[in-house]
Amino acid sequence: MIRASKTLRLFVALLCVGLLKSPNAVNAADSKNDSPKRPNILFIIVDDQSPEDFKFYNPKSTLNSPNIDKLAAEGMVFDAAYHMGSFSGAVCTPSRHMVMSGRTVWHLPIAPNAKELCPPNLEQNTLAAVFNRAGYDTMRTCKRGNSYEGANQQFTVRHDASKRGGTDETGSPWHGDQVMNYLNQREADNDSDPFLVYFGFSHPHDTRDGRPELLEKYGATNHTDRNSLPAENPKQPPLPENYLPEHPFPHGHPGLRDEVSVSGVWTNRDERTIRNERGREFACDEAIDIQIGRVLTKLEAMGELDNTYIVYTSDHGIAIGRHGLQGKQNLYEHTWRVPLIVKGPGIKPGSRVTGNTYLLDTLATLCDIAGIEAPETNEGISFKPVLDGQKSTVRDVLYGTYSGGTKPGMRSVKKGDWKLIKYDVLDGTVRQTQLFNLAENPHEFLAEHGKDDPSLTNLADNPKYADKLAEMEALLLSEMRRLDDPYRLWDQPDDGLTPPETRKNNKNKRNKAK
Ligand SMILES: [Ca+2]
Ligand SMILES: [Ca+2]
Repeated sequence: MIRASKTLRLFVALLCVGLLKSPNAVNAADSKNDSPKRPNILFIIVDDQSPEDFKFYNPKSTLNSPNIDKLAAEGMVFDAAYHMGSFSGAVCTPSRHMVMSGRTVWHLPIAPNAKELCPPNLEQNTLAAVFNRAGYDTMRTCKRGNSYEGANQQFTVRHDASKRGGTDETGSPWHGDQVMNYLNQREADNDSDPFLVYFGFSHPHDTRDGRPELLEKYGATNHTDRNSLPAENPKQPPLPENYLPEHPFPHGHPGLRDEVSVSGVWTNRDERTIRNERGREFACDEAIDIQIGRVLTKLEAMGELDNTYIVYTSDHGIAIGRHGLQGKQNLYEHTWRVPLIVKGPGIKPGSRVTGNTYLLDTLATLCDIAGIEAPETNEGISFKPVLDGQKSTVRDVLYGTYSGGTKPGMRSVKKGDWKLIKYDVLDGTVRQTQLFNLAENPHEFLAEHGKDDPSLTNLADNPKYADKLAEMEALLLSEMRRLDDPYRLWDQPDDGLTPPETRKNNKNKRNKAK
């Protein structure tokens, strides 16, 4: 008996020595070495996808996305997740800076007043840099360009390329391959460090060259002839509910690539073009879904799935025929919102929340999940309390901007069910105000949609809502001041601001939008 317990004590002592010698235990930067295995993070971000593509946001959608639907069923779906907007036609670029840095739109290193409003060397406090310092392995695959190169360089393993074709090598499977190769290598190396994998896709951004079998499924063709319309096909997705053949007024960015030059659409907004383009988008969406399924199956086989937080989102939404628009340079819900699902340990399966999150909350939230302190430069709010079921929103008011065309551009503000959008573009020739009650009019129908119900339209000119309009106008101004928006609209005080200089000699560059 005595002998046995001595042996046991010796064994326990040896175990302790062994533990002290393990690399985790001596890593001074690792503050979490007493806790059980730290969670892995798989952050999935696609390019240009409206939440309305998915059945769990839009029951009328005909998209088949079993793996993403399963993530939604097993995780938490956010109904109000937004990106904060853009001061450039390339909406992707500020959006991806916000994801990486956790900073608000006017405080980004590429913002017009960055010299005063953004600290230098910000890339050292971006997602991968922060996770590297905390002892995580970091890997990314994504498209190239219109991104935050300084932040992308921080990933230890990086395989970026723009893959918008319809084959294994030229399309979404290539991004899937990069993650599969990485996971296979980890397995071969017996690597047990926690990982942050940034799993980005180049699709469904145009050119939406889908795989032949998926195009066929959605009745679409990779249409390339400007002088003809794509073939009609009953298998194509229907027109979106808030489709219009043209936007009721000029949206303020003449010659914008996304509105006039997207291959297969150009300036066409007829039913055949829009239904075909939606079919192409769905074909690209499903190709992404297949790759996600592949990676999740691999994580399960490795025994890592239950210890991995999986985030699914897009850098912003897209119109494709809604409100007569085609691109991502507007502030309607289909484009301002992003899909957002989070699945992981402790998150109630099948839960649904409002959230009121921005993409710029990503850094704070992932840090919180991993037990890492967010850097001082972060301005996002962790929505872990929402994931934990302690609350359903992290803020009350949401602000959006698009000022990549003529200035000052568009602004939106949302609080509760109410949303205001204002347009001050084309040298003051277009000054419009829209007020929506999203609970009653979630598709933001306008008079041009011709709905009989008086609540299904823009309510800004309805005297019944004058007080609500005034309240939302005041809220917008206060958000613009709070967030250092350098512009003011025609009916706002100028606050003594000098608007940033626009580079008139650089017009072509500004009109580019990828
Ligand atoms: Ca994008
Ligand atoms: Ca490692």
